Amino acid sequence: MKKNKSLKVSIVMGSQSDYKTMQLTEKTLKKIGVSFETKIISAHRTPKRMYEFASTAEQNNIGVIIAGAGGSAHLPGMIAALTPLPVLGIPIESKKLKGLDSLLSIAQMPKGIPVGTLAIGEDGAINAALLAAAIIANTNPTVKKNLNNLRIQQTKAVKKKPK
Ligand code: RP5
Repeated sequence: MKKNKSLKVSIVMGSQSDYKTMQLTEKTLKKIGVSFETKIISAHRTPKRMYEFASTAEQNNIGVIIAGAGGSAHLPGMIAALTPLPVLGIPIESKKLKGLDSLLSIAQMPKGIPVGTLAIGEDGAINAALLAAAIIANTNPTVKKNLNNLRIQQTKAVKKKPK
């Protein structure tokens, strides 16, 4: 693996239909100046693509994988099984069960292969980016500074009284 400084985040999702949510992950990473790539990879529709991606992720300079999936959302767990890299899962808000199916599929990993599970939908998409940035920040001072600044701005933006 190359020097930690250039580690990037890989954003993957099961379907084009997930991109509306996953765009928020991209937007948040951009704000913090974290390098990333984005791909559609489906555990059940493109299993070979998933295997190829996950088994080569570490050698491809990826530091964190963010995987969004909906329904029987096995993508994050399957990727985590194929790589030692940290995998963060975003449960996409499904039409039928409002993402509860996605949440339980991603969160309830049996012991041995962990997936860091975020909240359902948009909150999860944003928080996954912030968490990935915090992991990258351990070895990247610029990202650390940007992340700290973002949090300071967020704190300042909270008014003391409601209008
Ligand atoms: C999952 O199935 C995807 O992650 C998506 O959330 C869900 C539905 O996919 P589409 O039928 O919209 O392509 O694999």
